[in-house]
Amino acid sequence: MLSQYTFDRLILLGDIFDNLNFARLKKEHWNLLSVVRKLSNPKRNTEVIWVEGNHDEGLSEIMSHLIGIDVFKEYTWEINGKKFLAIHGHQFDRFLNENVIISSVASFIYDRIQRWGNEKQTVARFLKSRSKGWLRLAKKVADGAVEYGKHRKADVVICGHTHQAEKHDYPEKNMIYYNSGCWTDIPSSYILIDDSGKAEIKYSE
Ligand SMILES: [Mn+2]
Repeated sequence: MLSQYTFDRLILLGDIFDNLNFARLKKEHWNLLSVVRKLSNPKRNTEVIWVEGNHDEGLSEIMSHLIGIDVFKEYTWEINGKKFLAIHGHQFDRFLNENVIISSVASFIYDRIQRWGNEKQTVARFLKSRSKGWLRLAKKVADGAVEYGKHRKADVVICGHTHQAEKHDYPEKNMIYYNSGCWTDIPSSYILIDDSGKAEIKYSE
């Protein structure tokens, strides 16, 4: 998908890597890295930004040397006077911060389910749509992100982390929240922002 389109800026919103175990990377993973590295070549005029997630915290520095892109804790930019803030979102996930072990077990299981699942990943999708815990997490991250976004004087806040692609308006706070969903799900979701600053949730074909 990345090589199908042209764009001025690519923001990788965290958890691109699961852990430091490079031995686990397969050919397709190296291919992806090579695409990202080529994109970030100054001649291409594409800005590539890596925002750290909870899985690739610390790892990002190594990656920035390996593929030569800048790594941020959070990233802000402006289009048409509108201020955007991109932050992974685990910062607003209290459960994760207080239950690191349970959370890593849960993330391991999700990864397995994704792999066991069929092409359409019915199980992973079913889990996300039915699990109350998941919906609660998605809401908490959204609320926390909007609070924080207000503090950072943003008009639009974009997170990842919850694997749930969504858009919410907070008219009383004058703020729009997006979640970019999950890039390893099928279809994978992402947020596209045009020159006028209009944002939209998209899905890969
Ligand atoms: Mn995460």
